[in-house]
Amino acid sequence: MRVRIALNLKNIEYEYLEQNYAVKSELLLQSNPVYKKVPVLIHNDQPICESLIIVHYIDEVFMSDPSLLPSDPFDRAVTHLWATYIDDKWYGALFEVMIGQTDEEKGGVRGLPTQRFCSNAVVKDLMPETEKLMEFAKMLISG
Ligand SMILES: N[C@@H](CCC(=O)N[C@@H](CS)C(=O)NCC(=O)O)C(=O)O
Repeated sequence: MRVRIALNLKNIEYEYLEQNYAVKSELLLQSNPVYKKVPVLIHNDQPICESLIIVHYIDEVFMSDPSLLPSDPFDRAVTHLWATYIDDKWYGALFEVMIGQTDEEKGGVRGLPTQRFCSNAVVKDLMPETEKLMEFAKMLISG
């Protein structure tokens, strides 16, 4: 998602290949032998792995506006901190909210910032259906 948003923001055309996590493709295993995870960006026949690294790569290679990362080193560091925070803390909390049973437990995903994010032009076509996301969350939580 993060990588596709970055590509959309830069208005870069790409081919998206859906991955089956239960039966990983040869292309994925060859492209990311270390983690065997998506996303992987294949550019000029070279695979780039890890979403944050890919976003940096996109920003450096495709110089068109908008710039994705701040040019000031301190601002870049702060951006990096929060992106890492989202990976480490936020996703887990989001999944717990998504599989919550009560309205209160599910409340977090219905907030206004989330709705605004999901309705943004570069994001809205990428958002998976809620049912699909919930299945994925349950799969991750069950290990
Ligand atoms: N730190 C990695 C995390 C990648 C990740 O967790 N990818 C998930 C999908 S969002 C995946 O490939 N899951 C399949 C698996 O863990 O086998 C990144 O930001 O790229």
